[in-house]
Formats: sequence, C-alpha cells, structure tokens
Amino acid sequence: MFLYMSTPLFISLTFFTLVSATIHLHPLDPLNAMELTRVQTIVERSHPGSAFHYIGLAEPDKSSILSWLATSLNQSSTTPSPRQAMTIIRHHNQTHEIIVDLLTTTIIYNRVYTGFGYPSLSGEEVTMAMKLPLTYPPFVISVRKRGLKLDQVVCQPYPIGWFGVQGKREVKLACYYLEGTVNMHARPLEGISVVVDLEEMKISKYFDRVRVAVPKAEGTEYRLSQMRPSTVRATMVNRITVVQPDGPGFKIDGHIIRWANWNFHLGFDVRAGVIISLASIFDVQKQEFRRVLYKAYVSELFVPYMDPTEEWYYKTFFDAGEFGFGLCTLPLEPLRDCPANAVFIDAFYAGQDGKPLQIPNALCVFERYAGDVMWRHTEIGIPGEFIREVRPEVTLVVRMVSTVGNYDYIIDWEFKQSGSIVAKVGLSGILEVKGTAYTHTDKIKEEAFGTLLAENTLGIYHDHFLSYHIDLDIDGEANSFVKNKLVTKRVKDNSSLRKSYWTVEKVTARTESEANIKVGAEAAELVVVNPNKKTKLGNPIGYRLIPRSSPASSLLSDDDYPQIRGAFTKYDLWVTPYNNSEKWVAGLYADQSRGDDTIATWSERDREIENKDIVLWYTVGFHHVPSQEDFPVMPTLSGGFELRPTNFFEANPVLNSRVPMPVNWPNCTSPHK
Ligand SMILES: *[C@@H]1O[C@H](CO)[C@@H](O)[C@H](O)[C@H]1NC(C)=O
Ligand SMILES: *[C@@H]1O[C@H](CO)[C@@H](O)[C@H](O)[C@H]1NC(C)=O
Ligand SMILES: *[C@@H]1O[C@H](CO)[C@@H](O)[C@H](O)[C@H]1NC(C)=O
Ligand SMILES: *[C@@H]1O[C@H](CO)[C@@H](O)[C@H](O)[C@H]1NC(C)=O
Ligand SMILES: *[C@@H]1O[C@H](CO)[C@@H](O)[C@H](O)[C@H]1NC(C)=O
Ligand SMILES: [Cu+2]
Repeated sequence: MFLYMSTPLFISLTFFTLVSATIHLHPLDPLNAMELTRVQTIVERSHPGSAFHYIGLAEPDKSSILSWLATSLNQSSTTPSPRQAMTIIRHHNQTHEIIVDLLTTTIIYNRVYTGFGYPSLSGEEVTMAMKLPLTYPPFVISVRKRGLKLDQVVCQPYPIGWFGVQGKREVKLACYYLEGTVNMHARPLEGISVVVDLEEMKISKYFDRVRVAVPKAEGTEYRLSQMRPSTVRATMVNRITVVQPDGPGFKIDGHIIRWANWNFHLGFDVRAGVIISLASIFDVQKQEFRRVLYKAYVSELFVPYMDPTEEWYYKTFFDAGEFGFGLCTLPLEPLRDCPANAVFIDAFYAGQDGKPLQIPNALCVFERYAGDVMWRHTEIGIPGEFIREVRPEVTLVVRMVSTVGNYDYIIDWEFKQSGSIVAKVGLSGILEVKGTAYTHTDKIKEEAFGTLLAENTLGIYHDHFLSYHIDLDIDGEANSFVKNKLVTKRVKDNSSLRKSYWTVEKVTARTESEANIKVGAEAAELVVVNPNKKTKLGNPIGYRLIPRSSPASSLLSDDDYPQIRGAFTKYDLWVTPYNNSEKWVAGLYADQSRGDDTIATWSERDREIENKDIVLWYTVGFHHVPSQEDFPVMPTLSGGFELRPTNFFEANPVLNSRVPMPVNWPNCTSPHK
C-alpha cells in the first residue's frame, strides 16, 4: 500500500540538544525527531520489542495552551511548553496506550486497551503482509492456473472491516498484475481472497472462488514519458510560472506562519496529516489580532464501496484511522504539486520500531495569484466620471497530498485577506476497479455495481466522506451555533403587488441534536457566533460555513455495519462541545471498530452547546459514480467549504488593501500595456 520514500534519521541524543530544542517549542508543535527518539527509548525500555502504531503529540487541554500563550507573550518569561507524547503500541498481542512526559522523561499513563477495534496498521507490517502470497503454494497455483507470471503479481492489504463478528487482527489482500503497465490497480486478479493474520504474519484463510479475465494493460499507461508525442500536442500550453522577485510574503517561525493579516500554527500528525491551529486575523479598525480558528484537520476519511459480493463487500475503508492520512503523505514535487514560489516543509513520524522517519517536502506553503478578483466596481452612473476600482486576489495556501493506495487526496487550506479560510480537497489518482467478463454495457445482464470503464474493467460505485474537525473560537471560546433559516413568507394583506418573499429566522441550537443538519435539505446559513460580542451596530459577531461542493451524506441503511462505524456520514454537520479526547469522528481504534466510539455515540448525551466552546464536524462528501474520463487516472475532482466572516468586521476588511506592485520580468511584457 505504501511506497517507502521516508528517510530514516540517525540522531545522536545529547542532553544539551534535547533541552535547547524543547525550550523553543510551541505546545502544539508536532513531535520532532529528537522527541520521537526519546519516546521510543523510554517506551522500549519498559516494553521491549514493542510495535509502535502511533506516536503523536498528546495535546494539552485548550485552557493550558491558552494560558501558555498568554504568559509566553511576556518576553521576559520563557515557560517551557508542556510536552507529552501519546503512544499506541502492540506488545504481547495487546494494545497499550502510553503517555510519556518529555520534560520529566517518564511514563505518566499506561493502560491496556481492551475495547473493540485495533490501532492503525503500521507501514512495515503492511509491507510484510504484501509479500506473503508470493511464496504461498495455493496462491502460486492460482496464478499459474490463470496463465500469469508470479513475478508480475503485487498484492495490497485492505482492512477487513467489521460485519458482526469479532475478528482477529487481520487484513485481506487484493492482488494485481503488472505485466505491460505500472498501473497495477487497473489489472486486478479477481476471485481470490487472501486473509493475513498480522500477529502471526501468515496467511490464515485462502479462497480461489472465481476466475475472471485480468483487464488488459493497453490503455492503462499514465506516465508522460511513455506517451506518444502526437497525443500530447493537443493540450499543450505555453510556458507559465509565478514570480515573486522579492521572495515570498510570508514568514515561517518554527511552526508559526505569518502572512498579510493572518497568523497561524501549522502542525502535522501521522494520523490526521496537516493541522491548522490558532489562526488569528489582524483587524485594522480594532488594531489587534482576533481569534478565529482554534484548530482544524481532517478527522476521518471513509470510503465505502457499493459492491456486496464476496470479494468486495468488506471494502469500506477508514483511511485516517486504519492507515493514517499523514502516514500516506509523500514528498511533493516542486513546480508540479506546488508552484515555483512555494516553500516546502518536512514532516516526521515514528516507524514501527518507534524510530523517527522523515517525509521530505511533506507540506508546501505558497501565495496563490491565479488572476482572480478580490473585489471590484466600475461606476458609469456619474455624468462625466468613470470610476473603476479593482483589487486582485492573492491568497496563502498550505498543501499536503496523501496517497492512500490507489487514490490521491490533495488537501488545501487557503487563507484570504478578506478573512475567509477555504478548505479544499481534490480527488485524483487511480480508481479501485473490478475485473469483469464484460466488454460492452449492452451485454451486462446482472447487477454490475459500477460503470464499465474499459474492456473487462468496472469502476465500482463508492463514496468519499472527509470529516473535518473545525474548532472555531470566534473572539473567544464561548460560541453558539445558529441556523439562519431562509423561510418563504406570503403577503396576505394586499399591501403589495408581490405574493411572496423570503426572510431570515435565526435558530440557535441549544443542544447537540438541534445542530445536526443535512445541508441542502433546507435553505439555511450555518453560522458560528460569539453571543457575547456584537458589532457597533449590534449584529452578533460570527463566521459562516459555506459548502463549496454539493453535500453528500450517506445513502447506506442505518443498520449496515459500515454505516454503524461511519455514523458521522448520517448528517453533513454535527456540533459538539469541546472535549480534548474527542478527536477521531469514527473512533480512535478504527480498524474493525464497532461504532461504539463515534460522534453518534458521543452525541447521544445531547450536551448543551449554546454559548459554549463548540466544535463543528463537517463532512465533505462525494458519491462517486465513475465515468470513463476517470480512467486510467482521474482528473482532479474538488470539493470543500469556506469559513467566511459574517458581521465579524465592522466593514469590508480589505477596503484599503493595496494592489501588489507589478513585476517587470525580463522578456515578459504585457501586450495590453
Ligand atoms: C506579563 O508579566 C507582568 C509582570 O510579571 C504581568 O503583570 C502581566 O500580567 C503579564 N502579562 C501576561 C499577558 O501574562
Ligand atoms: C501473539 O499471538 C499469536 C497467535 O495469534 C502467537 O503466535 C504469538 O506467539 C503471540 N505473540 C506473543 C508475543 O505473545
Ligand atoms: C385582497 O384583495 C382581494 C381582491 O381584491 C380581496 O378579495 C381580499 O378580501 C383582500 N384581502 C384583504 C386581507 O384585504
Ligand atoms: C470527553 O469525551 C470522552 C469520550 O467521549 C468522555 O468519556 C468524557 O466523559 C468527556 N468529558 C467530558 C468532560 O465531557
Ligand atoms: C531573455 O531573452 C534573452 C534573449 O532572447 C535571453 O538571452 C535571456 O536568457 C532571456 N531571459 C530570461 C529570464 O528568460
Ligand atoms: Cu472516487
């Protein structure tokens, strides 16, 4: 499932470097390589031979972060930040949760987890499991029976899900045929089921049920170097770049990024991937930074396939919880994944042995100038005058790409000077396809569960549900969630020639259940307000969540096993009170989870959320009916949402924004001077 491009780090741990490195850390900084090594040493000492499935920051409670920030503003005091690491290991076939305090270098919490579900798979065990079939005699026979070459077969591990019975820690393998292509996902070997027991690291079940033609290699190529020049020419465009002769306009100070009127903390977690925290915007009128976003990240990514047959029913993946959205992050390619003016940032995580690994260029940060307009007006109504004011839009983008097996997810966080934060996800990569005997849709007699994309190749229907954890703190923690319902009114008293109009009815959600919403089912603005603060004119200060793609909640039945585990997909939006231990919307132990630690169970308490520190969980969903254009590799399909100030400022915050100076680049002159 993973390409190992991560670089092992060899670190000489001296007391001096550890101490000096700790003092300048921000409490939200991801664990650095030295800290990971420290955790590994301490845990390995008490639990020798552990397999590390997770090491990440044990995030301090919000109150302690905020008080650290307040005191660290005083230059004179250099309070070391609280640093603790959360570790999930497998040791003697048991799951342990261990918290290590990095300042005192001691274990402060250690318990065996006995609930349902297993920790995320480690990259190393996945790599080992993949190789098992190639030396497993029944599999070798199956490959021969199909007339295929064993050395051209590669297998990929898939979590087995939960279907009502407690399973061992196992994965299933799906195998693919490489000959004549590098697009292995396009050439599945259907009909074979391989189950691997991960504790024993051996094949525990094996079936070869049906034989289906392996789709052909022709037409599956996607490398530019292999394309015939005549086919490339039609889509050729001229040379193009973004030039900033004065360098980027942002500053990176540790993990703090300052740009234009924004500053925020940029973190990384092996499970969540990129994490945005403590985003504040400078208010020109008030002459101060104002808090907007405490924290935001992708909490889970659920991808259920819609084929209930034996070889496919279990394909209902939780990519963050089962694999690690951060673990699947691979180095970005300069000039292609990110533009010429991008700055790249490395990330660190722990391998199965607990030792630090580096992902070079895991994140990029760049200013985007895409020719868009921030605001404008032309006034031709004044006799004798022609007024035109245009402000071009420059924004700041943080990007990460996570390649979870066949799919690539391009995760963007974009900051606008006007106060908006835009979250965007782009789906690309290779579809999960199924081999079939069919070569034309006219011949398909029974239910196919997908679209015929090429001869012998079905693109199976599926969903992508990304749940975003969005902890807004609008001018402070005490916030409320308000639905501004747009309701139709009738004119009843003949006072107007109009028969109808719409108006706004504000409904504040008092408890969790009142906030659940299927966006699109009703016309409403979704607003987080600070009910304790008002603009000078008396409007509640707020931020609005605007979907940037059609919402898509789950179409599965409530009693279907994957739906019980992925219950967050029942609504597009949930609102919960802040709770530092409610981080993963489908549960901490997502592999073979049973849905007893999901937002649906947390919310059963129906806690109060009015004028409280609240968290929004918004799902960016896609029902994916594959089409032929998605084959052999899919052009990016995007979705997302915008967090937009709504009566947060007294007026347009970019009214007096400047226009960037023109760039006189050699040999680059505008024909429309
Ligand atoms: C900074 O330190 C001074 C003196 O110790 C104290 O009075 C003040 O409250 C501190 N400021 C913050 C923001 O903690
Ligand atoms: C873990 O369990 C497997 C059986 O599932 C057993 O073969 C193995 O010895 C066990 N390992 C340890 C360390 O107990
Ligand atoms: C409105 O006008 C209609 C037609 O002139 C009349 O029948 C009706 O009684 C009026 N309704 C009111 C509330 O005045
Ligand atoms: C925080 O969430 C956890 C998990 O849902 C729960 O056990 C705990 O009681 C919650 N804490 C508070 C203060 O509600
Ligand atoms: C500009 O054009 C000149 C002459 O064609 C060439 O020598 C030079 O390399 C060009 N500069 C850039 C930056 O492209
Ligand atoms: Cu898809």
